[in-house]
Amino acid sequence: MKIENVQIEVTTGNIVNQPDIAAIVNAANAQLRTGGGVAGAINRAAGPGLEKECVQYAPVKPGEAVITKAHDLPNQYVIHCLGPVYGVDHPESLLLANCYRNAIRLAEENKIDSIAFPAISTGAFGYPVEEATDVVVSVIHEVCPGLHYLRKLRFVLFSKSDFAVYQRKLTASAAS
Ligand code: AR6
Repeated sequence: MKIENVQIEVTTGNIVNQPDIAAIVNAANAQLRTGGGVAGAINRAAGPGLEKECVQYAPVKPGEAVITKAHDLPNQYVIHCLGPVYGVDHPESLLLANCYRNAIRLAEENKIDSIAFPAISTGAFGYPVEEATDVVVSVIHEVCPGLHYLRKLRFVLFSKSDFAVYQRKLTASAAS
């Protein structure tokens, strides 16, 4: 779908396998170290240089984002977001929205034309995917009209069921 001039894509797959995208987003931990899930996959694919570059920016707080080079990944940048831990970091929806807002702000500041997001906080951090998707849909409707450089936002979901949630909620938001 399109919001203003911005293409919104939803796909199933692996965030480290998006070679046509300039910046991929990491669902990071506060120390910006390798971990499980998205962070583990990104650090393995990027090589040890990524964790070394991240040291200067850690620790980060929930909702914050930092940008680094992509090292051995096929992209130009990695934008690292620390999502809220569901039930622990409050208010969750604001902190999760800030992840997406801050990642998009960094992309714009760096004149990036395409970005791919995983479903931040919905894995180890326990955010229910339905609720998290409502936040994502709301933020993209809020920010897309003001974008100057970003022309493509891609949401990369690991599971078919998460993909179906995104598809349903995005379609509903386009109709309303
Ligand atoms: N590509 C796309 N999506 C993925 C991938 C992948 N390679 N791997 C997992 N997912 P998570 P969080 C999905 O746990 O909840 C880490 O250990 C996954 O199924 O990566 O923000 C960090 O070090 C889920 O739907 O991120 C932090 O400590 C979503 O991506 C902590 O987990 C997010 O899962 C961050 O937790």
